[in-house]
This record gives sequence, structure tokens and C-alpha cells, in this order.
Amino acid sequence: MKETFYITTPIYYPSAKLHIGHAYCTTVADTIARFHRMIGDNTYFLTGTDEHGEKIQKNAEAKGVTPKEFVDDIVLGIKDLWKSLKISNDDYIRTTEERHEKVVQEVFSRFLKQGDIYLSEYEGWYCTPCESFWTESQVGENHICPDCKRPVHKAKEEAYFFRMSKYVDKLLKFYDEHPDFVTPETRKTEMINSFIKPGLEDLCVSRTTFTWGVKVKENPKHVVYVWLDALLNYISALGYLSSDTSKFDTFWGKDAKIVHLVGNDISRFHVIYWPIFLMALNLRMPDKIFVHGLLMMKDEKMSKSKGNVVSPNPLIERYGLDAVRYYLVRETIFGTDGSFTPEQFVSRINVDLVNDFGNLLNRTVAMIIKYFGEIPPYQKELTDIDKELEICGKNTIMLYQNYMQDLKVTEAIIEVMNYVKRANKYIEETKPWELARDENKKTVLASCMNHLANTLRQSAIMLSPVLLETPSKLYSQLGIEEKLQKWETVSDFECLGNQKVVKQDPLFPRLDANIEIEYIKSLMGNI
Ligand code: ME8
Repeated sequence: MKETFYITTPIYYPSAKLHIGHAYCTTVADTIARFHRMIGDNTYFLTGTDEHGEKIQKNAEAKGVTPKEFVDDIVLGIKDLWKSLKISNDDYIRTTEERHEKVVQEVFSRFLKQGDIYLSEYEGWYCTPCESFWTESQVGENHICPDCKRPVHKAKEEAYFFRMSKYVDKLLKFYDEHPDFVTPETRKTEMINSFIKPGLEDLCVSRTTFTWGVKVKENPKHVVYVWLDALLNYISALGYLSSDTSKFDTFWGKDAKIVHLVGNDISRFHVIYWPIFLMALNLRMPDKIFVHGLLMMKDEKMSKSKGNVVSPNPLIERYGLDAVRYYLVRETIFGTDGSFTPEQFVSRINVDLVNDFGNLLNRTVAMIIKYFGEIPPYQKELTDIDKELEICGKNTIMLYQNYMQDLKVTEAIIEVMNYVKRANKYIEETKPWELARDENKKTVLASCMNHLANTLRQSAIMLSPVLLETPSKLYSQLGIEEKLQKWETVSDFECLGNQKVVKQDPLFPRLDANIEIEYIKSLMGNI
């Protein structure tokens, strides 16, 4: 059944240039969106930037420009990065756009009217880089931010608060009734233990110490807290409260499947506050908050402010779009922490793309040209090894589809690559060069070539949400016509026959590990 599918990434802070960590989440989201489009779902994919807040105001002041000029410049770079990664987002929301600011003001007014928000005074420990207030127990004796581990300072201001206590029981009931709401589930347990069990405090939702934010209409010396502002992007971008709510009605409608991908650094806001804001607005919940891990660099969290980062652009220029996308989606199991190292980057490309995938195509094309010139038609008489390869293919397609539907993209890709590995082993087992010497084995050889070509075709289709340039190169070498490049034909084991095969350049050139590791090391930190 066709679904309506809405997927979002976090909206990133344009406080500095983005690094490979941001590209990681966005590329995975893009892969999932492309998969859903491929299987025919009505799909909407949103990304964007979170442009208000004290940190951005300070960065702009330091540079001697207005905050808007500051973010405009960085957003250009971010959009360029998404273009070079061929990110297929349907919209790009900026929180400085009128369509968004209007929603933030209206929602704030509504919360005030409903009594969900009240005016009071805030005194607490404030972390400027994280723009978060913390309680005494959270900052500990050393007064360190529990998130970024930097020193916090005491701050006091008149502020509006959101009455979280009113919704806690409802939230816990929602978690109970929707055990799949958060993946991995441990992230939800963490949130319950750290923030809900000790007593969820009311959230401070306005600031008066800086001006770069959405003004509270009722009291303009206040700007709306950046997180209440930012979370609303997921619905403002769909036209919530606007004159045209058709997208909102579809993609936030009751039949839509709604997925937010977020890093574990921001799970608190998505697992606790976002559902509560939605409850207060009387809107439906998302189906899934998928919390992914963070990529580390040299055992340290990659961070724009620390500067220990690598930018995807020079990697794309040198290794190609598909190599970088493949690395991002495959290397770190989505949902677990990972790290970026030049050694793993080079090895992942050489092992998976050059040896396993590229080589399977090279060998297959060379053999088909040598023995037949074109892909032989499907032979009804199958050997046991042919049958085994077909079963592996059927299982792979099923597992791939299930994993993708479950947002387990890395696992899905691993299944496809296991199928590719299985096909390489199939060559060793069938020994086509021996079959070719025996005139009586001609049909067995034909069947072998047909199966290899089809394994490659099926793998290319399944990899096409990740690899954007390689599948067409593969189809052109195997002479595969357009209709057989489509998802609808992926399970067809008998469809190939008489396609003219041509040898072209290898899909991925082999990387000289020593040279490339040195090159990537030279990029690290230079962003
Ligand atoms: O938090 N590894 O923006 P942000 C993997 N504006 N992913 C990483 C990463 C790393 N080393 N570093 C960042 C914000 N990310 C808010 C979000 S949403 C309503 C507002 C990714 O620019 C990861 O997805 O700090 C993380 O959650 C996000 O970027 C944080 O981006």
C-alpha cells in the first residue's frame, strides 16, 4: 500500500560551516526519502536552518555584520553543500522567513491564552554555547554544562515559562501506548530517567538578554526561546496556520507517516518538549523520533566551535559523490555512535565499492563479452547454485525493504552488499572459465552469466537511493533498458536476455591507501 511519508532532518545552526556530521544525517535522510519515492510513496523531505539565538547574534557581532547578513552567507554555503551531495529535499525552511516567524508568534499567543505559558522570573545556570539553562544538580559542583562540558554562569531574567507539569502524565501515557515512538528505545529511557522521573521542570521559553529572535507580540522586549521557535519548523514549513494548508493537511494528516531524524545531542527537545508542544496545540504526534549517534573525530566530538572537523566538499571532489554518500550511509550503523577516520574511509571504498561491487561488474562484463557478446536469456534449467543465488536474491530484497521501512538504512545496504559478495562467491563456485571449455555446458554457462547480470541489476536498483551516479553507469555497461532499472522489476529473476554489453571504465578506481590517507589527514581541521 502506498504511504504518505514525511521525513525531516534537524534544522542546523548556521553559526559556522557545516561538517561531515551534518552531512551524515542529511545524507541518510535523503537516502530514506529517495527509497520512499522509489517505492511510490507520496514523500516530503524537509531540511533547513535554525537561524536565531544568542550565539548567532554574537558571531555576527564579532564579524561586524548583522545577524541576517551573517546567516545569509552561511546558508548559501549550506545550500551549496546539499547541492553537491545531491540532497533531494522538497523544501528548505529558514526560521528567519516570515512564513515561519508568523507561526511562532501565533503559537506563542495561543499558549499564553490557554494558560500554558506564564510570566515569571528565571534564575539558573546558563550555558551560552548551548543556549540552555540548567539546574543546580545538572551542572554539579564544578558548574559545567552537562551537554558540552564547558563552564556555565548564573543568570537571572524575567521570562515566560511553559507549564510542562500539566502534560507530563499525558506524555508518559503516550510513550506507553506507542512503544515504537523513539528508536533506539534506550534514548527514551534515558530521557525518562534523567528529566521526567526527577520531576520535569517548566521550560523557560523566552529571553530578554539579546534581541535576535522572534519577538513575543504581547511583550516585545522578549524573544521566543530558540528551541520553541526551531521545533515549530516541522509544521510551519508545511503551511500550518497559513492561507494554504494543503501540504500540512497531507503530510501532518492522520494517515501520514512522520519521521524526525535527530542526533542524540538534541533528543531531549524532540522526545520530551516537541510532543508536549504538539499536545498543547492539539495536533497529532510524529510516528518516530529516530535518534542517531554522533560521529567522533580522534575520540572527540566533532564540533564547529572546536574546529576538529572534516568538510565533505573536498572529499566529494576527490572521490566522487557516490563514494562519499556510500561511506556516510554504510560506515556507521544508523543509531549508534561512530567515528570518522581516513583509514576507514579509504578501506570502505576499496573493499566494498572497488573490490566487491566494481569488480563483480568488471568480471561479469568481461565474461559476457568473451562468451556471448550479450546477456544470454534466462535458462529454465537451474543448477543448485543458481537456485541458491536466487533464494539469496529474494531474501535480500525482502530484508532490504523491511530494513529500509524501519529506517535501518545501514543494515539494508549491508544486505545488498552481502548479495554482491554472494555473487562473487558464485563465480568461484561455478567456474565459468571451465564451463566455457565444455560445449555441453553452454546452457549452464548462459544461466551463470544471466544470473550475474541480474544480481548486478537488482543490487543497482536497491543501491540507487544511496548511489546516484553509479547505477546508470552499470546499466549502460550491461545494456539494461529503462523499464528494467525500476523498483517494480527488482524481483524479476527472468527478465534479462539479449542486452548488448559494453566494457567501460571501472565504476570506482582503486585508491592508493597511503597517499589518500595522507591527503585526507591534510584536510582535517581545515574547513
Ligand atoms: O542542534 N555526528 O543544530 P546543530 C553526527 N539547531 N551528526 C552530527 C554531528 C556529528 N559529529 N554534529 C552535528 C541544532 N550533527 C539545532 C537543531 S531542530 C528543531 C534544531 C547533526 O547545527 C546531528 O543530527 O547543532 C545533530 O543532532 C545536529 O546535526 C545538530 O545540529
